[in-house]
Amino acid sequence: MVNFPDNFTKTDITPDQIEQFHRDGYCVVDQLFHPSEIDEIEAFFEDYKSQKGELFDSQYEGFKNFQDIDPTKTQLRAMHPHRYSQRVTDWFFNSKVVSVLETLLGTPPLGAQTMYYYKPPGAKGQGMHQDNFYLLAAPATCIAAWTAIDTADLDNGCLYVAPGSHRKDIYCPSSNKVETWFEYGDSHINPFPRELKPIPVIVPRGSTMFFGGNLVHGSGPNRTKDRSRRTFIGHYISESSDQVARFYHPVLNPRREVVSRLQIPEGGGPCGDGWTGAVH
Ligand SMILES: O=C(O)CCC(=O)C(=O)O
Repeated sequence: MVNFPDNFTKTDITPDQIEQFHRDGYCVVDQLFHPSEIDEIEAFFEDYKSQKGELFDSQYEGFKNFQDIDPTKTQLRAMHPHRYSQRVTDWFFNSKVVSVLETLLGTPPLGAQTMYYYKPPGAKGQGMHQDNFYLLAAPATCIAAWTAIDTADLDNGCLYVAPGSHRKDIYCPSSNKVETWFEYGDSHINPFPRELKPIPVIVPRGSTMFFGGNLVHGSGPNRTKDRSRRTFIGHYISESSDQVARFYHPVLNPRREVVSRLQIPEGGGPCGDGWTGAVH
């Protein structure tokens, strides 16, 4: 039986969803954003492509223009757009999303990262990973709020998750071989544990999927000819965190204030000396 905290007055998340989050490592919650806000997010990021092209991230080659990124080879995504726009910061700290995060974390959230995936037809998938391999939030792991701007399904590249893997430690790479689970590549989890059984999670437009930072997840390629799979993503850490990797500073609290007390891990994390986190 799950109890809502005393200050939780909304009916934004049900006890069943909370139980699923703790049992399986994820849950999907409807309508935390008003449909008109989803329209606004969609319009904003279509415009962003032309206005802020230099802010598009390519993990392996540095920042790039939107039009220079080949989505069959590299994720086509805006990185940290909240750093450039107050509107994105407002969506990052949508009050209903913050309430749900507080319920799931048991503490208020702090905002570490935003991303917007465009994932157009033909785009590659995202290799299987755990977010906290990159964020190195401690002592508690991080959490994601992943809001579908297009319905995400099997054809356009929805997320796959390994239920229950959120209870595992971080998997540290144990060989240099690139693991190609479903040939999606880019995974720090190699070899891929055969006991993990990833399942697809279909998320309708406007719904938000929450998942913990140790949950093993990735996404399929977009196999459609005419449907994007666009997603607005926030990554958060617990207010009780002592540290998060360098790439995620400055961290903001829901009042939009910079939280300066957080340390930057300099090595010796779960994957040993020399690994200090990264963009993911
Ligand atoms: O949306 C995707 O395809 C991947 C997103 C992801 O891995 C994440 O938000 O941690």
